Amino acid sequence: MKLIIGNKNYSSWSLRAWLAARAGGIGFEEIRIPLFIPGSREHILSHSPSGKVPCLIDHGLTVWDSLAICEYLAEKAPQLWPADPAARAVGRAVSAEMHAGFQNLRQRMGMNIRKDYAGHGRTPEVEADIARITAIWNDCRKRFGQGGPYLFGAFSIADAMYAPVCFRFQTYAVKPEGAAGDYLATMLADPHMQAWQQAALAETEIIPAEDVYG
Ligand SMILES: N[C@@H](CCC(=O)N[C@@H](CS)C(=O)NCC(=O)O)C(=O)O
Repeated sequence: MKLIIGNKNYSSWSLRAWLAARAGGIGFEEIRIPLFIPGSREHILSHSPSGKVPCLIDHGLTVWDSLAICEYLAEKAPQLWPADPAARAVGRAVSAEMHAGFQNLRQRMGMNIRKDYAGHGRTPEVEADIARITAIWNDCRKRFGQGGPYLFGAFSIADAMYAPVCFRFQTYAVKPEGAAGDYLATMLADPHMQAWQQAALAETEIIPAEDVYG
């Protein structure tokens, strides 16, 4: 299995699929394509029909889009979704909400692991996104989190979907209160998250359009 990803410092969508594969114990060859440099679009298109990363290739089958890849991985590692149908339904709902929403947070607080952008980006619209994410995390932890420290107890695709938000909260020094704050600490200490972060810190490529706050 091959997983095509972008720069680890910047590519939030790539992180989701990579983390789900790692957490699911699924072996893969990583192909990292630095984004927005000459030739990168052609390189991505040679693997991914959407021209976007992440993209998974498994024995000739190509799956693009981070959430579709996570679902495909869960076919091989069913523990990536909660076993309980109600928890699984809510896990899919909060994952879909992340996938389709939080545009203000995405625009103003781009993932940029190497930077310290404490205090930047806090518009009222971003504050509303932060409040909704905090409510989701608190709700999942309270209703479904008994079996472990992640949103649904054990690590699930929902955690993979919110992983880039965790790095964003670290970069922009967003500190959610209560159980959501504990959950953020758990995610940032997760060994796979740490491995991704170390690799991001070691990268040298700069995407000027992403380094918006200096
Ligand atoms: N909905 C897609 C979005 C993927 C996406 O936008 N990827 C960005 C990088 S994080 C990309 O490939 N950008 C390169 C480009 O647009 O040329 C997913 O979930 O995978």
